[in-house]
Amino acid sequence: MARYYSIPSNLTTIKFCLLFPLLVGMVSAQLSSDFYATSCPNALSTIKSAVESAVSSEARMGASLLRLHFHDCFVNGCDASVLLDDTTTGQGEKNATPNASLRGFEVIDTIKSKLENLCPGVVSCADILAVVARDSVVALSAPIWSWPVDLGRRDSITASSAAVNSNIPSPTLDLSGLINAFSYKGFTAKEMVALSGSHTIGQATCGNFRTRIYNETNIDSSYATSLKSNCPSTGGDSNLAPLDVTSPTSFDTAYYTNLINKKGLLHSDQQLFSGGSTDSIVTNYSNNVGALITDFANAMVKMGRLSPLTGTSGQIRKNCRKAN
Ligand code: HEM
Ligand SMILES: *[C@@H]1O[C@H](CO)[C@@H](O)[C@H](O)[C@H]1NC(C)=O
Ligand SMILES: *[C@@H]1O[C@H](CO)[C@@H](O)[C@H](O)[C@H]1NC(C)=O
Ligand SMILES: CC(=O)N[C@H]1CO[C@H](CO)[C@@H](O)[C@@H]1O
Repeated sequence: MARYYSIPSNLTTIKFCLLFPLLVGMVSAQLSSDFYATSCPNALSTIKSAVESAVSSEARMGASLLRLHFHDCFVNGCDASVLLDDTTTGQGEKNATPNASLRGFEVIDTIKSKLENLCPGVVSCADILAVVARDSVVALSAPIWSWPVDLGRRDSITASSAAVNSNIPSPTLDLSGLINAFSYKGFTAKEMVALSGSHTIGQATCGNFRTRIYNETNIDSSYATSLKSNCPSTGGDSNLAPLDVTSPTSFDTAYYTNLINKKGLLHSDQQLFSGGSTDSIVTNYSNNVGALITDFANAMVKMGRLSPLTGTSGQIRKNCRKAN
């Protein structure tokens, strides 16, 4: 009996008891997967059905929604700043150059208004983005790809278009530039390769892969030829092609198999398998779906923990497009 109340008897235990809450606090910054369990118990099921409905109307929407969470987290942390409209005083993130093709904002608006009806002022836009990203992956794969999403983020009041350009990696980067861009956010090269597996779904515009299909040599020639019909050497900048030519609406390992076959769409994609240090990681994920599922989920959780606003910082926006 007494042992439940006894004072820790050695220094290691004392240190552990003092440090453990600090360490957890640093890692998760007060986020927890049951954050809305009492304040909005139906939040997660409401988001899940809205995502399923959006993805069944248009499969690509799952990709667009996943990308929103990435762009949110990499620019000033996961604070829903990506959703803010431009204001008269400044440009937001959504129309900054590398972001010009972001989409899915209407789906987020629909989800937000359902949640405001259900539990006014409770569920943050930043948390909606994190849950929607997970539910999009699951809607295009299977429940085994799921992960518990940390919750409790709050929303920013301002956005910065300048921060987009310095934080979102460009598709023209070489392997070392990609590794650096993710290392700057605390990710290993292996985590960068796992997160890039997101390009197993969704589409890219001709302006972002033209140089690759006309001028690069590490590309399958029939693949390049087939892409040229819808991506002329000049013009047609916004014409689309799937990032994963094999299975564009299934979240799977085909992205990695394509890279091994020199069928990466973006220059940055093919850099992950081009004779460098990440080739073996690509090979592993191409034939080991279990490794990808585990590593992708862990990396997504880690991405979701980038500098969240918690406690009394920021606010819970009523409308994801503008500060209250
Ligand atoms: C490794 C560095 C990355 C680069 C250079 C990159 C670049 C790009 C580019 C250029 C596009 C096409 C944009 C367009 O032409 O419209 C795109 C699309 C996409 N990206 Fe990435 N990306 C990277 C990492 C990621 C990560 C980490 C995620 C998610 C966790 C992600 C998710 C997506 C998705 C899902 C799409 C398709 C969006 C749609 O169809 O609407 N990307 N990316
Ligand atoms: C391909 O390379 C040539 C020579 O450097 C350049 O003039 C041309 O603009 C490039 N084409 C594309 C589509 O990038
Ligand atoms: C493949 O990746 C998994 C998960 O990261 C790892 O445990 C395993 O050792 C890797 N296998 C090889 C051959 O690199
Ligand atoms: C990554 C991306 O979509 N970049 C595009 C952003 O918008 C400019 C101009 O609208 C395009 O030229 C880029 O290709």
